[in-house]
Parts: sequence; structure tokens; C-alpha cells
Amino acid sequence: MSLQKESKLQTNPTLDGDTIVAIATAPGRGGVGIVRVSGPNAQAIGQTVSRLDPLARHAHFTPFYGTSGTVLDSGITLFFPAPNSFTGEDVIEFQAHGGPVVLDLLVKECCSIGARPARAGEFTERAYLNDKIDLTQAEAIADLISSTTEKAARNASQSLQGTFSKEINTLISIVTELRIFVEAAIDFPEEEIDFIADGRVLEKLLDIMAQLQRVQNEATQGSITQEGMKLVLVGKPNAGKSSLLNALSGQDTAIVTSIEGTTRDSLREHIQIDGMPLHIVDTAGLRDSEDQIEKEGIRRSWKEMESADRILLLIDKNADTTDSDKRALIHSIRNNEALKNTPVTIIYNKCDLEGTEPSLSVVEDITEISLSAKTGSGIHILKDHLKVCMGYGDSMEGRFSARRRHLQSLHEAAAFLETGHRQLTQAGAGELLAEDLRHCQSCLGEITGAVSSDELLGKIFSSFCIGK
Ligand SMILES: Nc1nc2c(ncn2[C@@H]2O[C@H](COP(=O)(O)OP(=O)(O)OP(=O)(O)O)[C@@H](O)[C@H]2O)c(=O)[nH]1
Ligand SMILES: [Mg+2]
Repeated sequence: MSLQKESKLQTNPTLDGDTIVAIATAPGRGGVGIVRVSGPNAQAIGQTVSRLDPLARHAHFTPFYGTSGTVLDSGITLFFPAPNSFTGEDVIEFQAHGGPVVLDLLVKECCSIGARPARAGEFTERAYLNDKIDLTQAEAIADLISSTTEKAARNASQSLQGTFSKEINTLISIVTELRIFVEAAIDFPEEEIDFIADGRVLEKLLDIMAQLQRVQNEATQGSITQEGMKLVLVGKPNAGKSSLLNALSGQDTAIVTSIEGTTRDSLREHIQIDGMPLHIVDTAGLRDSEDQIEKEGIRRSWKEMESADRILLLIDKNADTTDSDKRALIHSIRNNEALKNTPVTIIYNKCDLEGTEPSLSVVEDITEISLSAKTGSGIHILKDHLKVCMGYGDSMEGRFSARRRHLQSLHEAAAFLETGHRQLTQAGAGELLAEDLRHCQSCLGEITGAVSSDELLGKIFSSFCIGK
């Protein structure tokens, strides 16, 4: 067990030997509903409720008894003794009838005889702290449950099986190996000259950099498949933002009229392009307004842009002021501190009015697409462009799911390797390279949870729902 986990077990009040209970199945009515109990009192609770001594991993069909002797329900009692359970602790599962009232009664019963209600994600957190799964696998459970596409579910399942963790652990071990090699050479200076001169370290370092890059590419793919990209449609009133939202989603989601200022509030739609999830936000048109409601709408448009992965800036191709509009809007986006790095694509809408064909060009590093939201012509160009922006290919089946936090850690790990590479090639500084390799190692360790702060763990597990 890692030091971090040991200290967590000692300091976290939730791991002081409490027995926890929650409904593990989705809320609502169903044929079967499961109440799960984990912790040192689980077996005794199982015995009290079922009035028998459950055998390990044996399905007992029993009545479920309340303390007063009344039968609350009947169903299957299952006992998974530690450490061969999901959490690594003694676990009891009651498979009852799936009604909210009967399951609540069972939970209350368990609480009255030695359990307490579980917090969100607490079962998975215990599995992690008891070394049953690592952090990426814990996250994969949440991702699998919340997957919105088949591909996302497949990838999350792969991560849960440990595919992503294996990649990270391989990287950690080759980085560690190289670091030990470099440190040993530093301790024996006469050999240091050798190892730098004969290029073995450089060769190994380049190999690690290439492997990390490959994992980064796959993780990026996995993250897009899982989380999708947030696109925010902005522009002046009547540019056709709502029409574009409808064209992309294939539905009449947003109200479209020829009246400027039709959209007052941000409107969201979740769509897929060939399996790539997209969160599209239609916003209120940007203009100076004295209208209180419109002003608030415009404030929200700017707020939405702050969390965008990409801004689609719509311009009416037939407006007299097309060029100055473009310059003014780009200028106001780039002048906003929070948006200065957010990529922008310019959409010249209403190309049908001109009778021109849809097209794509790159002007001063910004992609400009000419299309018609109304007729749908050129929408496929925009879709292809979005796939390219996100590095998403139909044929590239990501092998595992990943989150933004993982990409961030991989990115930091790669940056340390690059610095280490410079230290080696430009300064021949073995000590500094060793230090960079150490930092790289801990960035990678953060992904699987080998190295992680309490704050990070709190953030990850609190995003789970109760019973997970
Ligand atoms: N000819 C043509 N008209 C379009 C096109 N796109 C939108 N329009 C028209 O332009 C007008 C405004 O469209 P909207 O989609 O409501 O524009 P908006 O940008 O959402 O406007 P606000 O919500 O007021 O900010 C409507 O009359 C649309 O039918 C297009 O590609 N071609
Ligand atoms: Mg609108």
C-alpha cells in the first residue's frame, strides 16, 4: 500500500471502520433493486436481516426482516467476505424488489443495526483505498455509467479493465529505469562521461518521449469520446446562430425569427458527429442593448464562451459590415483575458443568398467556413472541420477513456521530458535530467493515484452518485 493511501486511511474519518449502506441501483421502480452494505458490520447485518448465516458468494433466497420482526420484503442475500469484494471489505448485498419505498425501508433497517448512509462515491473510494482498483479505474466506473455513446462505453470499460493504467504504469517504470540509470552514472562520474557520450541515455529518453506522445494521442481521443467538445455559437443578432444550432442537431430546438434579439438566454443541445459527442450552446446575439433581459442574455453569452473548447463566430455574409464586424468581434474576443487562447472558427452564414458554393479557407491562421444554416449546404464541411480540430477520426477507435485531468498530467509529464531533453543535449546536465525525470514520474503517478492529494481525491469521488 502506498504511503499516501496509508496516511489517508489514518486521517480520513470515513475510513475509521464505519459500515456504509446505500441503494446501488438507479432510483425509480424496477424488477430488482439492490441495497449494498460494506464494512466490518456487514456480515452481522446480513445475518440479522436474513436470519441466517450467509455463505460466501452464495445466493440465499430469504425474507428480509425488520427489527420488530416484520417481513419488509424477500429476495436474495449475498455475502462477499473481505478481501474478495468490490470494496475489499466485507460486503452484503440484498436484492429486493425495486421499489423506492421498500429499498428505503431496507436502508433504514441497516442503519438501525450498525451501518450509516454512504456518501457519494464512497464504495468506489473504498475500493481505491483498499487497492482493489486505481484512480483511473475508479474514474472509469463513473464514466462507464455516464457514457452517452457506445464507443464511450466501450472505452470506459477498457479503462476499467486497466488498459489505460497499464500504459501509464509502463511509462512510469521506463522513466524510473532511466532515472536510476542516470543517477547511478552521476554517482560514478567516470561512467557519466561514457553514458552521455555513447548516446544511450538520449536514445532511451527519445524512446520514452515517443511512447508518451502515443499515449497522449490515445488519451486525447478517449477524452473526446467521453467528454465531448463544447462549442459556443456567437455573433450579432440575426447572424443565424439559432438556425445553425438547429441545422447541426437536425431538430427545431431553437426559435428562429427575422427579429433581432430573438434568443434571450443560452440554449444547449447535445449531439454526435459520427460518434464524437458535442455540446453546442446557442447564445443571445452580441450588441449594445439597454434592454435589461437582453443585457443579461449577452452577459451569459460571454460567460458561456469562457468555458468553450471552440467558439463559432457567425457573421451574416450579406450584411454591409461583414469585414468590420469580423474585426470588431475577433478583437473583443481576443481582448478578453479568459478567451485569448480559445480557438475560433468564423462562419460566414447565408451563402445561399449570394448563390455561392460553401467553402473553407484559412485566413491569418483562422479557419473561415462559408455555409448556409438555412439550406444546410456546407454543414458537412463544418462537421469535418470540427472532427479535424479535435483530432477525431472515424477509424481511430480510442482504446480507453480518459479525462481532461489525465490529459493535463500527461501534458505536464511531456513538458518535463522536453526540459530534460534540453538539459541533456544542450548542457549535458545529468543531475538536472534526473530531476526532470522525477517530476515526470510524479505527474504520471497522479493519473493512477499512486501520487495524489486529498483535495484531488475529494473532487473525484464527490462527483460520483450515492451507491457507487
Ligand atoms: N437565407 C438565409 N437565411 C438565414 C440563414 N440562416 C438564418 N437565416 C435567417 O436569418 C434570420 C435570423 O436567424 P436566427 O437563426 O434566428 O439568428 P440568430 O443569430 O439566432 O439571431 P438572434 O437570436 O436574434 O441573436 C431568420 O429569419 C433566419 O431564417 C441562411 O443560411 N440563409
Ligand atoms: Mg437566436
